[in-house]
Amino acid sequence: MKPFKTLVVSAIVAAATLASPFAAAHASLKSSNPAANAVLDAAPKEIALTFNEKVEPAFSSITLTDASGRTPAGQAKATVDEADPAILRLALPPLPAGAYTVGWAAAGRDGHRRKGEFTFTVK
Ligand SMILES: [Cu+2]
Repeated sequence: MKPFKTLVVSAIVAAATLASPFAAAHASLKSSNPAANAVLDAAPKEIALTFNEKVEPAFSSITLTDASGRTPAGQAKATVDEADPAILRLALPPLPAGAYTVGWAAAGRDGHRRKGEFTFTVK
């Protein structure tokens, strides 16, 4: 019985050791500007998303949609900040009042693409 038990314990330790760095390496959203559920007096000129780590430009994006699900005309593509590659930015065209949904996708060092969304409102 002893060899079997030792094998099981080793397998659990190996699995835990392998799993933790991957979990820690996922890109996750730390903060945003505008903040989630913000109600703004003036339309924002850009969306800035701050992640816990550097994100890969090729696999990271921001999509803004209005209340009817349309992307506002003149919307650019998100870019990774040159000075701080953990920040993803999207320059915005002038936005009329209304509710907006920010959809994002980002991949960090380990290549796993994570997605999320939040909303904000322009008064
Ligand atoms: Cu990952």
